[in-house]
Amino acid sequence: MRVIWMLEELGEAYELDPALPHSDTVKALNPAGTVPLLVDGDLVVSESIAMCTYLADKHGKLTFPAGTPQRAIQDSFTFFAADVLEGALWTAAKNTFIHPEDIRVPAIKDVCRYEFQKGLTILEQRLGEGPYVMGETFTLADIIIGHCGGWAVTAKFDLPRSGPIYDYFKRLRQRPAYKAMMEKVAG
Ligand SMILES: N[C@@H](CCC(=O)N[C@@H](CS)C(=O)NCC(=O)O)C(=O)O
Repeated sequence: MRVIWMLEELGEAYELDPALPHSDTVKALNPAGTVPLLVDGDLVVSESIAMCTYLADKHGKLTFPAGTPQRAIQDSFTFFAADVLEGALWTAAKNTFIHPEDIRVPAIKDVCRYEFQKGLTILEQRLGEGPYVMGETFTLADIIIGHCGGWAVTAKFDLPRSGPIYDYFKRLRQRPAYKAMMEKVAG
């Protein structure tokens, strides 16, 4: 979803292949068998954040240039999203329906909820005046954080019902590219 959102923001043409993990199509491109994968000519990229970063750098949009102070801060938001927010959501998902039942530790989900809430508190402190994490400029960091916000709703994690974080996630959901992505995923 985050990569589709990125492509919609960029306005780039793309084709979606709904190949499943570990299908022959996927394994031919990625021996690990995981999705999503980005195929751009001969290039095959795994890991959704690497895919978004590549697309942003390639098109010179939705990112500050590498090596700038702004890029360092933008990356710190992106890695915060991957580590703290996504880390909590992934661990909860793995212990709910992904790992074999005898491996799952259901009690870990309380820890994940705690970590996610802590992450939202940090995000609120860092968000400042917004409207986006990098101020006036919408970047791929907002896409990764916004995607985690949507994931949290699906995972039934608590999200604020008012205040800066609520407003921020709402602002992200109102973007035409977010809506276009949701339509693509639904349809
Ligand atoms: N960190 C990776 C996660 C990739 C991933 O685990 N994808 C899942 C589907 S959402 C998958 O392919 N699972 C199959 C497996 O782990 O074998 C990313 O952001 O792209």
